[in-house]
Amino acid sequence: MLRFLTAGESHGPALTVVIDGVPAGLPLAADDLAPDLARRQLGYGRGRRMAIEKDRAEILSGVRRGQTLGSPITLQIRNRDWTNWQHTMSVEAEPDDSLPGARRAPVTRPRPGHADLSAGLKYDRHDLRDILERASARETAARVAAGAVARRLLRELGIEVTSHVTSIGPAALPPDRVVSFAEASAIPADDDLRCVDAEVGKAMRAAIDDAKAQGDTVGGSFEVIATGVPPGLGSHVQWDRKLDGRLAQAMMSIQAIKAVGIGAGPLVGSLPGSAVHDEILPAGGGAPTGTTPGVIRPTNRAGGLEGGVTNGEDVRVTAWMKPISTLMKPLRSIDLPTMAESPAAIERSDTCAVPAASVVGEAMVCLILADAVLEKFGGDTMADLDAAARQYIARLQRRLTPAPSRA
Ligand code: EPS
Repeated sequence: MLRFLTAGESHGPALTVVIDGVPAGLPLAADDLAPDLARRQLGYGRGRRMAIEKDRAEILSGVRRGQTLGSPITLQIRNRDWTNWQHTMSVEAEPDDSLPGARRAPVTRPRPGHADLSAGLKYDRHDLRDILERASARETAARVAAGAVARRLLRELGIEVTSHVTSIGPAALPPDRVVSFAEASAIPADDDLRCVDAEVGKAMRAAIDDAKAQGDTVGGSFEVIATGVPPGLGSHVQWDRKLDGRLAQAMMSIQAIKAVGIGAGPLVGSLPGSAVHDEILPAGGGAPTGTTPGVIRPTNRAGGLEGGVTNGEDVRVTAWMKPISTLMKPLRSIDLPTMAESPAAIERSDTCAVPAASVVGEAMVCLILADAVLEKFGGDTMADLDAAARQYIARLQRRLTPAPSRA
């Protein structure tokens, strides 16, 4: 329903994304995309590149006079650093020697953990820069711009998405600490750690400082929370329609993510059923806990998904990120032209990018939820989409209203 493709190299002229399937009539401006792009650039432990870039997406198609047209939306983010890389990244077979930028030697010593070796062999590239330029997490700027469009669409339906950092290295929130949507969304936009607990935040900062001092890197985890999600997105009937599977794939596709959990995630393997499943209670005259009318769920260990279908509670997805694979004190590797043991290459990089990855995680969840919303409610225009969603909620209300008051 909602498709998108990104293009662009980390040090090329720009990152581009084409988004297809956004209905007509969604109000959209470049300013709607700016806050998420700015948040992605932050993060304690990031490298010098972020001081160079000021990510801003230009809308090149699909929007006219402040509204989407239903046609493909093209967004472009210029790489400011390109100026310094024009010679290295030239598309010409014989780069013009007057082009600005350093003359860089080919990258031949693959970094363990990076795509350098695996993709370098697959695509038979002898300068591993041909691989790392695209494997780089710089690409996530384009995803975040696309995610901001999806977020704008979801907002029209009352769905909001936020995130928070749950661990960095050994510093972690207690595993049973449930962070509410309100708590996570209260994190200030300019917070460079995105952790809801100040004490744990201090330990996180120390973990990043330690890693940096040792020429090492550090990973961690973050949770994305979506609230206001209607019940019934995704489907139990076919494996590739299950929304938990679609979310997991999207999160796992983010650079450096090695594990994904929904709700209580890996904890469910060690607890009895009575401590895992979320009881279903009548709300009586009271407010429901989620968007399912008349229903209270005292807990949400399922992370808002049962049978691959949203159940009206907050959708909660956690992702675990490995430490970045460029180490200032490099691991052992080989030099491919000679096959001699040699320290891995060093590229300018980050010590930790978990806070930035949490913003990327939000973008991916927005894109998957927007796709699921369009699948469920369809519509060439926002008005059609809105009408279908309202009709569906009215059906649920009729079905879940207690019998006595029906009369
Ligand atoms: C970047 C993410 C990281 C940065 C990159 C910009 O990418 P990578 O996955 O390659 O480590 O290091 O910046 C550079 C490559 C650089 O020149 O410093 C991002 O999120 O924009």
